[in-house]
Amino acid sequence: MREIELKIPNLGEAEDTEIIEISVKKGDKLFKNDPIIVLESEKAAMEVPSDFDGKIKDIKVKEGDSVREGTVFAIIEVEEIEDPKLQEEEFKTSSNESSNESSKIVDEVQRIEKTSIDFSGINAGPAVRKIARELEIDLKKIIGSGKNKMITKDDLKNFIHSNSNLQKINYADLKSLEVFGDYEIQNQSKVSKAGAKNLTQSWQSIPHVSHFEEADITKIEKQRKDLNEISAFKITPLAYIIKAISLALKEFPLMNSSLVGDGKLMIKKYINIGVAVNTDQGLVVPVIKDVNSLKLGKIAEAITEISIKARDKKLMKDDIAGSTFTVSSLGGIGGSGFTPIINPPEVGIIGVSRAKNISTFLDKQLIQKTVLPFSLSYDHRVINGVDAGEFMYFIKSTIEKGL
Ligand code: CAO
Repeated sequence: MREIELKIPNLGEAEDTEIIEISVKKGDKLFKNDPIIVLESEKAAMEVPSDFDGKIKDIKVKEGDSVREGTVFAIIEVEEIEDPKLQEEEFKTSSNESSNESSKIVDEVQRIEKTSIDFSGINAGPAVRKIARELEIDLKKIIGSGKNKMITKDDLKNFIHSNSNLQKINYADLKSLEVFGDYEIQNQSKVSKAGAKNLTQSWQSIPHVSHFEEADITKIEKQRKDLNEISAFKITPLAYIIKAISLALKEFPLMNSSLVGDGKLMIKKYINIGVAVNTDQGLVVPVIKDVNSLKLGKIAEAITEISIKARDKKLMKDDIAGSTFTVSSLGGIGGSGFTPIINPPEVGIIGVSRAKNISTFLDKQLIQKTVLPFSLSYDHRVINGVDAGEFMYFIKSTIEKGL
């Protein structure tokens, strides 16, 4: 094995440059042209690639260091070449290649800077800029996660990945908005970011239709109050609606399905209901498993347990997996109806709104009753309007009969 010092190449006009990223660590194996460090001058950022296949023996610099042409930034271990002539030749080639490579870098950066898409003010390395230019990606739409908000390859990959699944990501144009006044950029939590991605994908790829219904809960409200006197867990209207949904899913198996291929439906024989829970980190959807086997009290207990776990960030992978249908309740907050977004690969979701007391006539008598509004959003590729109407009517009448 031979050890070679890697030096900062000729950087064109740039004199002092700062190391803004070290892309490798001691012991990493790398191939020729793999990036080792990223430098930033006043004009641009540039990657310095390896001229050899080998293993990083040592790194002589750290992020934030200022370097000049010739500074040794790393030591690489490469395979020994037996034939001295070849060795000499290889050295010549590599040093030529090295300066060729540096001038290539400078040329590339300059070419990139000259072309038409305006990347001014963007903090990104040449590789990222090159890909962005080739794919016509507006880097201004990406908020970098690197040092000084530098757009890393991963940021670009994530952006491309999200775009490949979606027709279009609609981000506001930061540049055109910032002229209107002071602002701050906040980072969404990982949970919110993941949720946003799933919701966008669902909304863009599933033809949603919403269906609205109301159930008279006067009878169950009385029962609920009585039960709450003795129950260890608070029983909310949500427990009733989850129970009624589980019975309806058994009756209407299409609602408990997933579209798994062209014209292929997977009808699930188990009923697991996901419950949207609002937490500090964003919306999470823990799952109540095998709901049909649970009595009302057990469902209330499960709702309490999963919401506590969700808010205490104690949910495990298994707690949020395997739902066959989802319920999102804003009943404790308010609203008379909303259109929830389907949680793929499911085909339906029910949104529960706030119950209200109304006055109405029954046999010419003015009476008071409590009605609970709820809505279903369904995947119209799988469910048609009649299926939805019957499913919702089943839930309504189940609740009205009392559970
Ligand atoms: N109508 C009237 N009152 C209702 C109601 C309804 N539909 N649903 C709940 N309530 C009442 C409850 O009875 C409770 O009353 P008390 O405080 O007097 O006991 C109060 O509202 C609060 O209920 P809750 O929210 O604690 O319990 P829940 O079982 O209704 O809901 C949970 C639990 C975890 C689903 C809920 O707390 C939550 O996080 N909801 C947010 C869901 C969400 O954000 N969805 C997103 C919508 S689209 O993005």
